[in-house]
Amino acid sequence: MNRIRGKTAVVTGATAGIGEACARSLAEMGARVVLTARRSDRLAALAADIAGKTGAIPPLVHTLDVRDRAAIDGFMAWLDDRDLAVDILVNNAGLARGLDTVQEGSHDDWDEMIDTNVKGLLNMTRAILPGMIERDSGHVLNLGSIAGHWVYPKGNVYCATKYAVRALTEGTNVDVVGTNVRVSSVDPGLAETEFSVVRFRGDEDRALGVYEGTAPLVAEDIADAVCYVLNTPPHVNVLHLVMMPTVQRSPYVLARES
Ligand code: NDP
Ligand code: 8X3
Repeated sequence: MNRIRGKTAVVTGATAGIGEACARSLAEMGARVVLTARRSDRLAALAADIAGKTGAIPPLVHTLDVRDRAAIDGFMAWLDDRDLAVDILVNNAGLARGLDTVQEGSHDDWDEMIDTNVKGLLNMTRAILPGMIERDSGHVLNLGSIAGHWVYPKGNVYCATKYAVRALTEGTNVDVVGTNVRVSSVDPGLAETEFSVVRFRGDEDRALGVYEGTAPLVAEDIADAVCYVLNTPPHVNVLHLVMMPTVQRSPYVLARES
């Protein structure tokens, strides 16, 4: 049964990787998707591509940095002007910067990760959740990570942001008890996207090395899980869906061909 058809879904970080795959899958299932991220050219290209698929509702596009609260106010007014009530919020925008010990870490990297992964997710939820509560319907889906369940060497601050996402998923659930609004996270392990290129600031060789000799998840695997969670019946609330590629059984246990 398709319970996603006809719903309005806002996806943050829709210009790459998991966000883009979620946007494509939700559109394929008949949702009206609102694509957001910072890179306008990529948003426009994705919207055109999705709009060209048979049966898809043409996506809407809004350039948005989840760290910018004033821009989020503008986004909410823009949705309002179009009479769009958000049924689904996919809080996907996020990133890692660097891989350093705390004693050698960069304040700028920490700010960027905390501002995007934690405060950005909160900014979006704070803006959209009240409307869901008012309508007594809606689903907030956060992209967590296995990094929110286990800390790995030099993962410190990135892991802390994903532990925060786990806490916020649980905390928001507690806050909306008694309503029909649902809050879930999908928490993937190793997935090959632009994530490591961003983490290592464009060092493609180092990024490739993260996945070399493994069979990582791909963005579409995670989009499948996101759609599964969003498509569950209204009386079901998945709290956390933790998933890893078969080659990985914990952040420390990864089968890699030499
Ligand atoms: P990508 O780098 O491929 O995509 C990240 C997306 O986030 C881009 O679309 C980027 O768009 C967007 N983004 C980054 N900063 C901002 C911002 N300030 N405002 C709005 N959008 C932003 O990475 P993934 O697809 O892999 O990552 C998506 C999510 O999944 C993240 O939360 C990540 O932590 C999580 N995750 C990833 C895993 C992996 O191994 N790849 C595993 C577990 C979780 P733009 O630059 O255009 O703004
Ligand atoms: C991304 C997964 O384990 O590479 O959240 O940090 S990991």
